[in-house]
Amino acid sequence: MMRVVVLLMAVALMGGAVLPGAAVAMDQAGRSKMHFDMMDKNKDGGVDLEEYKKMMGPDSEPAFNATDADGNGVISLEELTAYEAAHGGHGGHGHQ
Ligand SMILES: [Ca+2]
Ligand SMILES: [Ca+2]
Repeated sequence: MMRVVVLLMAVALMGGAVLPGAAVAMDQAGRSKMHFDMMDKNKDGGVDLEEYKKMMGPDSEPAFNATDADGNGVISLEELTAYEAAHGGHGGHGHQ
């Protein structure tokens, strides 16, 4: 599995060599997209508090509220990307 991921990343980096700036943006956006897809269990395009807690634990509501920038109770991919970008993008909040 890891070998495939590394291979895909190498391909992405090679593609990024044409557009270096885009490659950096892709990296953060790609990781946030991955996190988002993991959390959005029902694939309706938003992460609600229930889905968020399943991934991040029962005490994660403050982090959910911090990520839900417009406060509508659903985290969008844009909100997650912005949150992770603002926090170094390593997804360091809410360990299992
Ligand atoms: Ca959902
Ligand atoms: Ca929202």
